Amino acid sequence: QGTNMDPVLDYVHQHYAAPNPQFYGVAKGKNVIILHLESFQQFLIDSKVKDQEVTPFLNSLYHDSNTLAFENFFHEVGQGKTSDAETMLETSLFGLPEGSFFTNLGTNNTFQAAPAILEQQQGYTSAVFHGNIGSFWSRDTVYKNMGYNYFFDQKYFHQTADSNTYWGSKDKILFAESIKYLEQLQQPFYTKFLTVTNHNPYQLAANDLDDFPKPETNNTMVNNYFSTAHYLDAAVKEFFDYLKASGLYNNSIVILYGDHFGLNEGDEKALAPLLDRDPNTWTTFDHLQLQRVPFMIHMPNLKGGIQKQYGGEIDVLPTIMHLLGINTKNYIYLGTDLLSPQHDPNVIFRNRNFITPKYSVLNSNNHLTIYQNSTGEVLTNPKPQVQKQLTQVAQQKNQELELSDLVNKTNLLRFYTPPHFTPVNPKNYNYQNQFQ
Ligand code: GP9
Ligand code: MN
Repeated sequence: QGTNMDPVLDYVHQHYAAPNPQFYGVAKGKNVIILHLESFQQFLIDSKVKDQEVTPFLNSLYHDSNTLAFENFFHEVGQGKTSDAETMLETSLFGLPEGSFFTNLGTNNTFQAAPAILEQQQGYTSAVFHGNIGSFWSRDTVYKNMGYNYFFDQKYFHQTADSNTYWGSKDKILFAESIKYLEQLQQPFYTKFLTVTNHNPYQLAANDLDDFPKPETNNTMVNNYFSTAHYLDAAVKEFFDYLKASGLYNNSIVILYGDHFGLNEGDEKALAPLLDRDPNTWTTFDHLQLQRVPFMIHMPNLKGGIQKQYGGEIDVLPTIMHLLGINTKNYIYLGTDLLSPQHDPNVIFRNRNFITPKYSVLNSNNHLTIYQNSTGEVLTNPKPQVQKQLTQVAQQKNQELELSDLVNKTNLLRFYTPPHFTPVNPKNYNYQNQFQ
């Protein structure tokens, strides 16, 4: 037949990483609970302010033997920020080079997204909980195209004078008030909680803050970031307490991730002393390293531990699908299962910079500036084989971005339906008056 889909299918088939038998299907039939930690960067994990842990609960999860905790995991968003993270997590395709895929194309495109696949393959019910208005990033339309059964947006949560920050319901309220809906969902369910309180400008009223000591740098954004991250941590702990009390904990797998950076490059020098670093020696290399975000998979009896393999948001969906016992071979996924021995460890950013386990590379019109990860030094005179290898990585990963753009910009999934998949009809979904 020969359509534009052929090069995409070729790439995906050749790039496919088969499941690791040790993990394949270990979460089959479990409820999936995804906790989106807004603007949460990995450096917060285990960090302290005046000898006090910033995020004690998330730290305990990070070090729990029932958690697969990835220490070299990077966000890969572009201008679509949260919505790009969602695009990658639900479809294993990238956001766009400019703007948000959700608002620009997601309202009309054909999807083969996680909620529809899980419903059709394993009878999952799906829902999103989010304390902002439903039309933000066009979620109320995009989620229908993805096949989300339910979307609980701001109107489902109590609105009082002090219930919200600029970005919507405070996280503790979001979690507490979601429970009555969560309990009514047909199991197994696939659910996503999008938190908002740890979002720039990181402001919270004094009565929402406990005695956690804010850092005292001369940069208010940095200081506030630590206090809202501390609040988010406490909100997640309350949610876990509920999951345990209700028994849902025992038949669920919980996935936590930070969607993207919270502090801009311009704020990093103010942050440096809090990370025991001299701001005067802070470099672009350090900025690249700071693009790590948490990715944790937690489940009772999971054989976890801290994972050193490199990966990014594009890899989350194939990893989850394989844990749930769904082989990803026939889906148009550009990421690879982080737990597979064949996982592709090279991480491409939306601006074409990339990180490999050994090097961090700036790519400016195919001119590569290569930093060595072990030293942070620029290789002024890289060995020919290093230059050659990284040039090949750049080519391959750029091709990956281009294929993603081709699929998304020309709505190519219209022309390819995976085996055993029924295209989603968005008219079947309505998010008004759910469970009311
Ligand atoms: C808005 C929230 C924040 O609803 O998801 O989005 P961001 O500004 O991070 O893209
Ligand atoms: Mn965000």
